[in-house]
Amino acid sequence: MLKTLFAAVVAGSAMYAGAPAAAGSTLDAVKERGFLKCGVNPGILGFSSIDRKGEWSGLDVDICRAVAAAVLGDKNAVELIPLGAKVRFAALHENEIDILSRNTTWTFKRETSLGLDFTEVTYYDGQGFLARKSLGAKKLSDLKPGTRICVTSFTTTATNLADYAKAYNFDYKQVPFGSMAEAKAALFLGRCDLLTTDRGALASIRATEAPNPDDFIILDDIISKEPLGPFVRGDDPQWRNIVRWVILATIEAEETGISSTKVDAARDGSDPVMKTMFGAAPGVGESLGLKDDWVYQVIRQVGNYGEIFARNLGPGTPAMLERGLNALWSDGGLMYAPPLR
Ligand SMILES: N[C@@H](CCC(=O)N[C@@H](CS)C(=O)NCC(=O)O)C(=O)O
Repeated sequence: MLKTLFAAVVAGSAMYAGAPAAAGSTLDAVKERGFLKCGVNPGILGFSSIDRKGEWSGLDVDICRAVAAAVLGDKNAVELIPLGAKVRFAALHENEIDILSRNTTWTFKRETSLGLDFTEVTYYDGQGFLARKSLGAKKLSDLKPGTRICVTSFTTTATNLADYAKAYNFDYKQVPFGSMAEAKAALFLGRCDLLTTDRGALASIRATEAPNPDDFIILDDIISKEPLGPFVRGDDPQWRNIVRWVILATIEAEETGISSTKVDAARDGSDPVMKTMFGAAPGVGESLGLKDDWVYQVIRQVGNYGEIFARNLGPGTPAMLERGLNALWSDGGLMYAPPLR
């Protein structure tokens, strides 16, 4: 029942009044359990994927690890739970996970009607299109009427595309799927001409999953804003603050030039702001219910935002993504942390 309701809200056709949220502190539950339960995407290399050895990696996964480092002092104290688009919000509401860190877009409707809180943007994205090169198209307006577009249901993607088509008289044939695995397979088998989703995911899919990446092109058009980041339950402001400030701390550390290899020197140096930020002097722990060294643990074990981005998505990875909107504000991007003091 809940799952159906959530699906309806995600599809944008119903409002959810808010279920009786589970009382109690997520922080206490996580500490007592000894590990964090994090809902992630089943597989987009660079954001969240599992290798043959059963090791998870990706930007969304690193956010889970950063929270585990802050709360439990161990980035590996995480159970990663793969979730499809349809069930992701219900999993949070039904306490199956503590955090949803799964290429999920922050929207007005989701934050105000699901009984959930958005925490902080970890990746500014937008909806794009991966097209078969043989179509000869560089942009949507080059496409012939009736071109087939594969899309996954229960996403902002499906709604955006439908709205875009109405607004711009864009004539296409929607080929919907319940999961990304099916949508990708359909594109590669020629059952559709284009695949649409967030552009970051498309870059990864093209580079790592297309039989021949050179047969595919990402079109110029970006038809939406997709600010991605974790959601938590809406009844636990302390937990929301923890997740939010863990993310902000990774940005703040990059802004101040402190990486995983420099954090020890910063903590042990004479700058009072650094000493407090990294726990050599008291100040940042108590109001969150954490130890004073939580920022230190995050940066030491997982790294600052720049390190996390470079390791998972940057030019040295298969996705080969530029920082773009995800650069620091001081470099012309949107990443900005309020003072951590
Ligand atoms: N950011 C969008 C899209 C998220 C999304 O779930 N996208 C698809 C395409 S990458 C997906 O991950 N599907 C995986 C699945 O459900 O199998 C949203 O929050 O709705």
